[in-house]
Amino acid sequence: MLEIAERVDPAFRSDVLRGLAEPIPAIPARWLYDLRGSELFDAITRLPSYYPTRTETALLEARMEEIAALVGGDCVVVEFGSGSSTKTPFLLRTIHPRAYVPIDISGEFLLASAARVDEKFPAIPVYPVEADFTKPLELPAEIEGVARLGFFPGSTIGNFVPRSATDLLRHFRDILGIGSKLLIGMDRVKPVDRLISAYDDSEGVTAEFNLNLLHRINRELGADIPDDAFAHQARWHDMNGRVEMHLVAQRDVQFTIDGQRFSFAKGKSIHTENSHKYGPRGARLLLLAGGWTPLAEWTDPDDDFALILAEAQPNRFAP
Ligand code: AVI
Repeated sequence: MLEIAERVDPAFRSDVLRGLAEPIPAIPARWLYDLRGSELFDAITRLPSYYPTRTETALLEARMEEIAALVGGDCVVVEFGSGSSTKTPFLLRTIHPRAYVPIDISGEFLLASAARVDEKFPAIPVYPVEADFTKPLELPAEIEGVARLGFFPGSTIGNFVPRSATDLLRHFRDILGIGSKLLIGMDRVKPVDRLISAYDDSEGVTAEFNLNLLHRINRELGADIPDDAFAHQARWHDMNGRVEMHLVAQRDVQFTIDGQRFSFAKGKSIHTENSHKYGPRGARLLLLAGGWTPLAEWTDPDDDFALILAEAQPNRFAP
C-alpha cells in the first residue's frame, strides 16, 4: 500500500481533494488521462459519432500542399502534446522540415512515438522534449535560429477555458518566438444533437472514459467511491459555447478519499471536462487575443472542423 501511495502524483491528490470540496465540484480534465484513460480516448477517436479526429485527419491530408506552400520548408515542426504523433506524418511528408520536436508530458509515450517517426522519416532529426507544454520549457539547442512551425491539432485548445486558452497561446508565442507560425485545430459549433452524441456515444466508450477517473481515484488515492454511484453526462452549455462532461450522483452517496469524507446528494455532479467549440470569428479572435494573427483557414465541406495557420506577431505600440 505504501509503495502504491508513494507513486501517486501529489498534484493529483491535492486537485481531487480540493476540487471535490468546491461549491461546484470539479476535477481538472488532465487527470482523465492515466494509461487506461489514454487507451479509452484513443478508442473514442475511432468512434463513428466522434467526428473531430477523422475530419481533421482528412483535412490535413487534403490541404497539406496548400499549408506547406504557406509555411515554407526551411523550418522545424514543434508539436505540443504530441501523444502518439498520429497526425504528424502528413506534415513531415509534405513540409520536409529541418527537424521535428515532439513535446509530451508522458515520457514513455513520447519516446515510443519519436522512435516511430524517426524510423519513418530517417532524414528528419527528432528531438523529443518530455515536458508539460503549459509550463515554461526550453526547446533543444539544436534548433536554435531555425524558423518554427508550432503544431497543436485535435482541438485540444477547446479543453481550456478561453482565459487559459489565451494564456496558453501567448505561452506558445513565447516558446516559439515572434514570426513563428502555428497550425492549430479547432472544433466548430454545430447542432447540439451531434455534439452530444460525440460526447455521449451509444457504445458507452466516453462514459467509460469519464468513469475511469473515479476508478483512478479509488485505486491511487485509496478511496471507496461506489462503482454505481455516478453516471456520465454530456451537456451543452450554450452561453459558454462548450460541451461539458459531468459525473452525476445517481443517489445520495458518501465516500472517503485519503481519510476525507464527501457527501453528494442525488443529482449533484462532478464537472470533469470542457470542450469549447468555436465559430470562425470566435476562433480568430481567440488567436488574436493570444498574440497570433490568422493567415489562412481550412475547413471540411460540412464546416465541422477548422485548421488555422497563424503567425506570432510582435507587440505593437499603435494600430
Ligand atoms: C482531447 N480533447 C480534444 C477531446 C475533446 O474532444 O475535447 C477529449 C474528449 N473528451 C471526451 N471525448 C473526447
